[in-house]
Amino acid sequence: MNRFGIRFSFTTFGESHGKAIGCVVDGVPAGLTIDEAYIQRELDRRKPGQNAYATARKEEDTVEILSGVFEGKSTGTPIAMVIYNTNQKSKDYSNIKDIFRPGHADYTYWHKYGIRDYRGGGRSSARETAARVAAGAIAKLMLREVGITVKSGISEIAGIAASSFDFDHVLTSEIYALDPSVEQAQKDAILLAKNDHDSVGGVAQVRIENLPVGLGEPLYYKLDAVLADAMMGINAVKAVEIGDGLLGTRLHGSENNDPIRHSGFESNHSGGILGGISNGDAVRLSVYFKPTPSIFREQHTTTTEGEDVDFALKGRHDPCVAIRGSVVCEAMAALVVADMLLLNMGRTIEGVARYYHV
Ligand code: FMN
Repeated sequence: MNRFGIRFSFTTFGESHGKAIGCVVDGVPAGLTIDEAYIQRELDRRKPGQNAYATARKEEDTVEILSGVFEGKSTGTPIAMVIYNTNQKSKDYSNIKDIFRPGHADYTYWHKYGIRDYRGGGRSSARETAARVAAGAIAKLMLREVGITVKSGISEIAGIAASSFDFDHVLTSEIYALDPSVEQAQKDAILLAKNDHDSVGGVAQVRIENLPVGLGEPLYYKLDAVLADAMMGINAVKAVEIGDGLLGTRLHGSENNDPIRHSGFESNHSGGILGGISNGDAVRLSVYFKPTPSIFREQHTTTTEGEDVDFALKGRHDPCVAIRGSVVCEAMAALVVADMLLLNMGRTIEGVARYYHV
């Protein structure tokens, strides 16, 4: 399954060391201004090789639109985008040709398909997430037309947690930190792990603001369920919380409910979703990333021939994938909301009649 979404959907293709990766975005309404420079800027936020806190791999991630856009506007036909792979060093991976990297998808892909694309993990590599970011940029351009914004940032790294969230600070932070008061400690933790040939986990926050009431399709395409699916489908994500998430399970109903007034909700523990439908408040997600599996320490593993070996990996890897992963979360959230917006348009007969001017 390489396709996501119903009305506003996208399919990605390509492998990390193949010729290219890319996506086909379908269901984009005609007439949307497609700002190619904006799509590139979104990709640049995810691209590696920008500082000491990310992998040294230098992937240019230059996007090219192949179809679906004429004179800067969407035509209502599939928008295909391609990103050519330019910095693959397949020989970096030659020492793991027959070896499964602990924590990565090598073991399961090989047992499922019987084919081992050892060069960077092939399709299981998070290189594929660049294509999601390109698709997400199209979704964000559509959301912009109706005033909806999607933001992300890093709240926690190696257990060092933000106590407040400043989404503007993220824009100038090398690690997309939400809290400047813990940013240096978070950076130090990444470098400490990196110098120790190890890696660390982290938590990303996603905020979706200015959503109308009513997005989400009960019972089996609820907004929270689909957002969770979208986040859990990102490489290395191990948990997702909506609103206060787990914390709410330790509260009383009297503490956890969001009291209602005619003017709106008095709090937002729910994370802007009730019954699988947006309630008009900000949608809040916390997305939990595990530490990067590829580390440069000797570990126990086995080979495709079933031989036990101890080996230390070589190559270039992110010491903390949550940082670049947060941009992918943002893209996936935008793609979900774009889909929900289009699906919601047919919810009442009055709405359908109004559309057809009956
Ligand atoms: N894993 C690595 O081993 N090395 C990497 O350089 C790496 N970069 C990643 C970059 C991003 C943006 C993301 C989101 C993940 C990255 N990962 C990396 C994580 C692996 O792709 C992921 O752990 C692996 O596919 C196994 O899947 P799972 O952790 O979801 O079970």
